[in-house]
Amino acid sequence: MIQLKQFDNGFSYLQVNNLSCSAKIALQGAHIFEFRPVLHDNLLWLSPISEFKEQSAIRGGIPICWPSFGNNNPALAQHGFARTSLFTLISAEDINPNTTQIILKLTDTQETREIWNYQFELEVIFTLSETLSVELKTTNKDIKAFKITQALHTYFDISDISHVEISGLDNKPCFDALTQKTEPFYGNITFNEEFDRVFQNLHDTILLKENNKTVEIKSSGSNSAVVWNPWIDKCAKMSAMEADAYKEFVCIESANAYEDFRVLQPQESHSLKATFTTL
Ligand code: TA6
Repeated sequence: MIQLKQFDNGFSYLQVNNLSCSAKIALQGAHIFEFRPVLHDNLLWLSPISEFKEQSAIRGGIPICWPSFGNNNPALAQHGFARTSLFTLISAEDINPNTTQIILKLTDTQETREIWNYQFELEVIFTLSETLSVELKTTNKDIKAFKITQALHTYFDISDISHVEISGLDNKPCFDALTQKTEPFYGNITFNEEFDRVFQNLHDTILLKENNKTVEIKSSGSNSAVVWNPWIDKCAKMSAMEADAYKEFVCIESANAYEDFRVLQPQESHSLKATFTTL
């Protein structure tokens, strides 16, 4: 079942319920902010004090960073404009009793051309079943080439950051946004301080483990991933985050970031896709 719903302030989202999962996807930002597989734990963290309002990014779920990740394009706002733009619903379909597909689209407007002067189409394709898959398909509709960086800035719901271990990033070149240095990273990732790094040359599955739970993250069209936890001091300064929120989430972001940027020629498309499976 797929329903178009609104909060009291008119902010619209899709509510999906099928035999395998339930989900909520905002039309602003094509932003999935809840995904609950029937047989497993809730996948995505959502800040209990996040606001749902126009022009403001939801804190949690999967913000879509596009057409620029972080400050990769200094002319644009941090993480680009897609996450605060209103998408159009193209299709919403129960493919079978266990699987629903939702397609949302953003195209250029006078407003987007003023800050990023290109004609484009960005389709976001959600496939919702036992697993969640999200595809960002960018098409260049202009007569000139453009460059994008992007990320699925996924906030994973965890019980306690000190029990989390991330594998699949061993021996990869890694840019540390805190020290601004690039060096190889060795081993699995555990957390006891602020962590904000961009990993390159990725081809493998990433695993997020906490106690008995394992989430598998498979990406295509992407050779980079970002891992982020703000820890105590930064968390206290972040918008729409409670002081202890850093314990409850970790971001693992399938990306095309920094040197993994993509240049699209006129009429060319590129898809970045991530699939999240609780094992
Ligand atoms: O992806 C990590 C990061 O770029 C961090 O540096 C951090 O500030 C974060 O994203 C959240 O950014 P936001 O603009 O959503 O507050």
